[in-house]
Amino acid sequence: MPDTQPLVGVIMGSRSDWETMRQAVEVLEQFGVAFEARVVSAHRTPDLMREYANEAEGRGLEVIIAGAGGAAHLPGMVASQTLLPVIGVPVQSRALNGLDSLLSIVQMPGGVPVATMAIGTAGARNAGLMAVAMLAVRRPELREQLRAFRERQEQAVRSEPLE
Ligand code: RP5
Repeated sequence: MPDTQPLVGVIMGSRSDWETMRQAVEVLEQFGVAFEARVVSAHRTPDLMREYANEAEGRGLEVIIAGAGGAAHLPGMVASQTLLPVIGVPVQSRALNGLDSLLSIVQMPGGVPVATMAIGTAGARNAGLMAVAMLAVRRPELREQLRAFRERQEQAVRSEPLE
């Protein structure tokens, strides 16, 4: 984990979410964005969740990525207690394939937004990229890195052989 001041807080409801959420962390590492990652559960550690949300801005975080599965209340409950932008990642649940997670995260009442990503690893990866894009608004170097990433991605697709 980078030892500079974290700008992005990556939290997840359970250790079992880590396999998915590490995709977000890998993107942040790729862009050299300082982050912290930890388990914070809306249901199993509600006091820790409240504390985390209340203190995040004061600790210098600028974006929170929150992943959870099933009754995935973590992103919305954190968003209700901080002014920081919260990006929600619906983790693919065993019972309902993540549709439960998606609906739990995306159907926020008007007034408390959560930027909801796709279910599973694509969502986690995009959460990392979304956080980078948010930070890049006021950081020209990061913006250039993002531009270069998109260009490399395009070139890779253009030159990809089918067989
Ligand atoms: C949620 O319940 C977590 O986000 C996780 O996706 C799901 C299952 O948690 P475990 O029972 O695997 O700890 O709170």
